[in-house]
Amino acid sequence: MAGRHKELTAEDGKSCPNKKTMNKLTIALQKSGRLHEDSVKLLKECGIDISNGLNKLKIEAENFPLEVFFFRDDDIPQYVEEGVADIGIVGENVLVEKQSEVTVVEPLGFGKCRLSLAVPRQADYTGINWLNGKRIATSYKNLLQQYLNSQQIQAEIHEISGSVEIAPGIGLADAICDLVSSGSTLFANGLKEAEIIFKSEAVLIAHRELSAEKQHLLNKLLFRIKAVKKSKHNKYILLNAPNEKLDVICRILPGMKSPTILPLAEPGWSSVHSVVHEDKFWEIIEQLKAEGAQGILVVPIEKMIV
Ligand code: PRT
Ligand code: ZN
Repeated sequence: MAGRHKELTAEDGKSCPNKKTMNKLTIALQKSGRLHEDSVKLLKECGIDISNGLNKLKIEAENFPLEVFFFRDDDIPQYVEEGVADIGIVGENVLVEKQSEVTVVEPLGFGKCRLSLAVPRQADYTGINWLNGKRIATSYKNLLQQYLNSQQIQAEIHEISGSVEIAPGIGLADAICDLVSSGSTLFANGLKEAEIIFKSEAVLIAHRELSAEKQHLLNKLLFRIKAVKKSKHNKYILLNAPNEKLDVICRILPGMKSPTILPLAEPGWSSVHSVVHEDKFWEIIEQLKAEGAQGILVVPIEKMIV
């Protein structure tokens, strides 16, 4: 239908009889906690004008048809499944534990952690069989049960909602299964990591049956998210090279299509511009220096559209 996928603006929402959500996408973000700041930052990097939402339940974006709801992270999968919000940002650990029926749209690269089994530091842990017949405290009973089943371990799961790490110290459990990032909480509580059972990061999720209009808005948002993500993994590099070395230097630098070469005012020299992925960054710099590149500048990229 002509106009069905026309560009929608926040103004459309204001003049609409069902102003609430008809031509707007609604997104659920964590109200406060470890994912809040990075989630808000991501939307801002996507050029979406929102305040940080502290002490607010809901805010509207100024320049994109998006309404932001702030919830506890545990509630986000269910709210998206039920369509209270169209999309949301939540840790995969919560999503999988809640067994919610939503679509995982895109991993977001922040909120990285692992769900691990940990045992007292002095325990003679020699392998997973050590856990047979033991009591394990966790807030992730589904993920833990699945893992124990897969390893054919019979253990007693004690579900607790917070401060899981203190359970062995107070005699409530022999081991724990909890989220770990730096490992300092385990260390401070006299525990050691025994097995990693799940690796997690924040993901963008969506309701399974979005209307065509909302899907169109989600596609627009996703396009921006991918450009922001890509830019974070790449750097723009500028260097000066003697002309006789240009061939070899261009072979080292892949670029988005191919490197840009501009002549310098000094005869016999050129400036070479390209984009380098962070994985190969230092290796490439070393090769460039070895081939006679000089004045190497490395600049962050704000958005990258390929
Ligand atoms: O209030 P609300 O219910 O919304 O928040 P919450 O308190 O349940 O969750 P929050 O804000 O702590 O975490 C939100 C999400 O961040 C989690 O679901 C994970 O996806 C992700 N995340 C990443 C983490 C961690 N890293 C993390 N380290 N969540 C929790 N932790 C905790 C962990 O439970 C342990 O207590 O940090 C401690 C371990 O950290 P290290 O660095 O000492 O190993
Ligand atoms: Zn929570």
